[in-house]
Amino acid sequence: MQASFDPSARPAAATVALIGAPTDVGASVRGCGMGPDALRVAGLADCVARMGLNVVDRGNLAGPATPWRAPEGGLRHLEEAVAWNRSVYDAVDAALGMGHLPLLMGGDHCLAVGSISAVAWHARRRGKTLRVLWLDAHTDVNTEAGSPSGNLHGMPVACLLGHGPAALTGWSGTPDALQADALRFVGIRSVDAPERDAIHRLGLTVFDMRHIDEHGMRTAMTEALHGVDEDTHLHVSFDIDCLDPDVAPGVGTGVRGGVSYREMQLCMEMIADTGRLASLDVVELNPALDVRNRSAEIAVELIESLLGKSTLARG
Ligand SMILES: [Mn+2]
Repeated sequence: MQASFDPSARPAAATVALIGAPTDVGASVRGCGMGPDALRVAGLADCVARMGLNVVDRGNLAGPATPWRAPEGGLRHLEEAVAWNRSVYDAVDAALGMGHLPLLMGGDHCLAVGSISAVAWHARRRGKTLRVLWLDAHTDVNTEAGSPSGNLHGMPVACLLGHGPAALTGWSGTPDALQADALRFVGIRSVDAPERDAIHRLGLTVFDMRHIDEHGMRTAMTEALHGVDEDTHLHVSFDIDCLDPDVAPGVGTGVRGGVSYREMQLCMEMIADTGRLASLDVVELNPALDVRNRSAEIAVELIESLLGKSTLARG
């Protein structure tokens, strides 16, 4: 197999717009609302600038407090999650409209509904083919019918595929922001039974930890990126819990047996090599559960690789 390395590959935009969404509205435990500032403290803006890219920090979006109510109709905090996602949609839409690369700093993963709906709208308008890489321990494809908890951070993929609660679907202008064949999961190791049914019924492509164990991250990413070309808008939705909790303990729903630091670096470098990265979510970082901001610092190192820094002296 030929190496895909391209030392000149850059992201698809020259300016990165940092967008903070400080909320844990869809999460199961409190704390990921502090994620944006933990990433700032870990030096995210400087890291982007070191890559030779312009960086604008749009600050933190405002939204409702998390009420920590019990689920209603199988959904927890739906009204508040809709409000946060509306703000995220507008901010990501504005960044894309200016030709910037939006970097959404969560917050929990339910915010990907707003983020990716805006991305899907722009991609369609520009005649781009959307490819979404969902880097996560979980597939987040639950619905109110099957979710054990009602927490919306387990449902964004269902919403984006047009199968979630009505208030969170159809935002990109079509019933589904994403077609099943636009999506690739990487790092999966925790799937609820109704999600397993949905994966098979919808024909979703999952590179789970067993696949990565047996074939390696290089093969998994070669497959996940297959078909990406100059007409692709490549979006990465990076849930920090994709990493093994020994590497990144600052997450609310950590699952043992995750992606190692070096595997994650390779994953990010292979994405960077395509030169098609055009938007990014970094979510589920929970500083309240972290150790001296280590997970945020690791996230920043990985973002640096995603933006084109090679950790090896190649090229
Ligand atoms: Mn997730």
